Amino acid sequence: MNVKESLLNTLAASGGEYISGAALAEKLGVSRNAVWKAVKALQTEGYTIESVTSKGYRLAMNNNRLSEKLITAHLNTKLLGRQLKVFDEINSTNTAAKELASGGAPHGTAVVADTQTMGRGRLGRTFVSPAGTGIYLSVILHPDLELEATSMMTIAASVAVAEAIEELTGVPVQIKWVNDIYLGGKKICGILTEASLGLEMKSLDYAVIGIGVNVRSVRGEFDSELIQTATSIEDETGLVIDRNALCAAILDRLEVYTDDLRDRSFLKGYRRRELLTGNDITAMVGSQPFTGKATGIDGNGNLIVELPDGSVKHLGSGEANLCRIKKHLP
Ligand code: BT5
Repeated sequence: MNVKESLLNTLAASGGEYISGAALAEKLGVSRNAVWKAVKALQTEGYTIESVTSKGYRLAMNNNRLSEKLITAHLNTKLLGRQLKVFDEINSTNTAAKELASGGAPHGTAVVADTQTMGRGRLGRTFVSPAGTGIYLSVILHPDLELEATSMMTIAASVAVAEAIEELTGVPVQIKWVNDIYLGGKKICGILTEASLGLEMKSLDYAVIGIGVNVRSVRGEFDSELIQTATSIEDETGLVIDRNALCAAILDRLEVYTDDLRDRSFLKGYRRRELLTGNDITAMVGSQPFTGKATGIDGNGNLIVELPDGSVKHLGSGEANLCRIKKHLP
C-alpha cells in the first residue's frame, strides 16, 4: 500500500476525528512533508480532507467521493462487498456484475459506480443515474435456490435498503411492492434482480441484485416529469448522508437477509412498510388493466388483491406492472 492509500485508510478509520500531521507521519512511517503531499493528491482525486492548523487532518463528514477504501472502512460483512469494484462511470453495474459472475466471480462480489450511462430498471425502463448523487450497487449472489426465489431476493433487498436508510437518517421509509423505496410519497430507490439459470435449468447459477438509491440532491438532475415521482434522501430530509457509509450499511443488512432466504423473517419488516396495502389499486396484468383492493403480502412475496367481485388474487411480481394507488376523484 502506498502512502496515499495508507493515509486514506487511517483518516477513514478515525470516525471524523482530527489527526495531527506528526501523528500521521509517525503512524505511516513517513515525513510530514510526505503526509502533506498525500493529502494534496487525495484532494485532487476529489476527497474532501479538512485541515486545521492546531488539530491536523480529517476526512470531511460530507465527503462526497465514493471509494473502495471508504466503503470497506464501514463494512461489517463476512463476504458481501469484500470483493469490491468502484467505478467513476460505467454503463450499468448490473451488466458489469453479470459479466463478472459469468467469469466466475465469487459470491458477494459487488460493483459500485458514481454514475451509470445505461442504468436500467425492469422491462427495459431507464434508471436515471447522475454523478455525485446516488449509489448504484450490484451484488453477485450464488444462492442455492430455485428460480422462483429471485422475487424473494428483491423483497429481502428492499427491507435491507429500507433499514440501512432508516439507520443512517433516523427517518422511516416506505416500500412499494415490489421493488421501490419511497420517502415523502416519492421514489428514492429501485431494485432490479436478474438471475442466470444453471445448466439443468432448475436452480440458479447466480443472481445479481442491483440497487439504485438517490442520496444527495437530485434537483436539476431529473427532468420535469421524473421529478414529479422521484426524489432523494437529501431533498426530502435535508440530511447529507455519506454514500460510502450507506453503501456499507446496505451490504451489511443484505448479507443478513440473503444468508438464508428460506427464513423469511424479513417479510415482517416488508409488510410493516408496504404502502399499497389497504388501498384501492390499479395495475396492468399482461396487457389487461386491473383494479382491486390490496390487502397484504403473502408468504411468497405476492401482493394479495381483493377484486370487485369479492374473489382474491395473489399477484406475482412478474405478472403485475405499473401498480399504483387508485386516485379517488373528489
Ligand atoms: C427500478 O425499475 O426501479 C429498478 C432500478 C434498478 C437500478 C439499479 S442501479 C444499479 C443497478 N444497475 C442497473 O442498471 N440497474 C440497477 P422500475 O421499477 O422499472 O422503475 C423504473 C422507473 O423508475 C422509470 O421508468 C422512472 O419512472 C423511474 N426512475 C428512473 N430513474 C429513477 C431514479 N433515479 N429515481 C427514482 N425513480 C427513477
